[in-house]
Order: sequence, then structure tokens, then C-alpha cells
Amino acid sequence: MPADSDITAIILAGGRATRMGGEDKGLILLDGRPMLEHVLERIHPQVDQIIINANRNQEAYEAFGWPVISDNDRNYRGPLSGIATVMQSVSSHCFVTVPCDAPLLPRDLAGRFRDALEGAAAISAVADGGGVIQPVFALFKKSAEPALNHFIQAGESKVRLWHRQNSSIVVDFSDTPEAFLNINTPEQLHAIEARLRNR
Ligand SMILES: Nc1nc2c(ncn2[C@@H]2O[C@H](COP(=O)(O)OP(=O)(O)O)[C@@H](O)[C@H]2O)c(=O)[nH]1
Ligand SMILES: [Mg+2]
Repeated sequence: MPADSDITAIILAGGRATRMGGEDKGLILLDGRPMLEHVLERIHPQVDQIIINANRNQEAYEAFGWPVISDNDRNYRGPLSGIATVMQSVSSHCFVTVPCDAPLLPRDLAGRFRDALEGAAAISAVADGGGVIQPVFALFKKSAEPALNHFIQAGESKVRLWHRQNSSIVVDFSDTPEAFLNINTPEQLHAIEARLRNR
């Protein structure tokens, strides 16, 4: 990737969080601070621009100081729907996606993705957190936009399938598997809170 290229982070906070009782996960307090704040703290130093993808509580999300964009398709068709919508507003050469529920995400995520995709023919890359593909931790070239729109218009919605069909480069993060811990249930919230406090 050219040295002058910049990178945008899309933070995915547009889900219904059914396993969390329907609470807005990005705004849930973790160790006294909204989950999104933890994620911003980790991803901000890695990127030039941030866009938050949220479908509820837009004002609360705007208070974090970054643009907030809702899915065009309001049927909660999954994170790829959010990615496809926000992608239209990305002006950088590439963008990295991260979920709002992963407060320990790798501090070197964007750089390692970029190194892997640099000069490669692939249009996207995905993280492997130690034998487990993490589909929403990904890097897309802006040039992936037509293919992504085509994929969605064909009725597909699974990010995992996108990576498989488009031969995303799999980037090995097996050295930091715990960085992909994400919080889907109140039990996981309490477990990660205990872990943060014991540090
Ligand atoms: N924009 C958008 N984001 C979604 C949707 N569904 C889930 N997400 C986001 O995708 C990420 C992963 O969702 P999650 O429910 O945690 O799934 P899991 O951890 O992979 O089981 C979260 O950051 C959600 O906010 C959706 O319909 N639209
Ligand atoms: Mg999750």
C-alpha cells in the first residue's frame, strides 16, 4: 500500500445484541466506561479516521466525536450490511472493521493487516485468532466496494462467506488470541471485567 495512504476504522455497533438482552452493546458500561470507549482507546492510535456504525442511540454515539452512520438496510441483516453502507463514506485507501464488543482488540491490528495486504491482489484480509477465523476483524481495500455491493445484492449476508469467496488473506494473530475476546452475554461481560480489574 502506498506510504501516503491513510486508513479508516469502521466500528460495528449496529447489532441488536439479543444475547445481551437487547441492550445497546457499545454503550454498556465495562469497568465503569462505555464499551465503545475501550474500543476507541485501542483502535484510534492505529488509524486516521473513525466511523461508528450504529442503528440505535445515534446521539449517544455521536458524543464520542466521530461520524455515526446507520445501515441503509434497516432489517438487521448483519455486520456486512453495516460495512457496505459505511464503505460509501470512506475516503481512505482502505478500512479496518472491528466490533464494538471487543475491548482487548490487538493494538497492532491495522498495521499487521496492511503489511499482509500490501502489494497483494486480494481485496480484503481477515484475522485468525489462533485457529479461529474472526470475520469482523478485517481489512478491506476501498476498491472492494463494487464486489461487496454485488455480493450483498446477490442476497448474501455472511461476512465469513465473503472472506472465503473472495480469498481474503488470512493474517495470523495466534500470538494474541485473547485480543479477540468479545462480549455477547452478561456472563462474558462480568468475566472480562474481572480480568481487567486483576491486571
Ligand atoms: N450494522 C450492523 N451491525 C451488526 C448487525 N448485527 C451485528 N452487528 C455487529 O456485528 C458485530 C458482531 O456481532 P455479534 O452479535 O457480537 O456477533 P458474534 O460475536 O460474531 O457472535 C457487533 O459489533 C454487532 O454490533 C447488523 O444487523 N447491522
Ligand atoms: Mg460479538
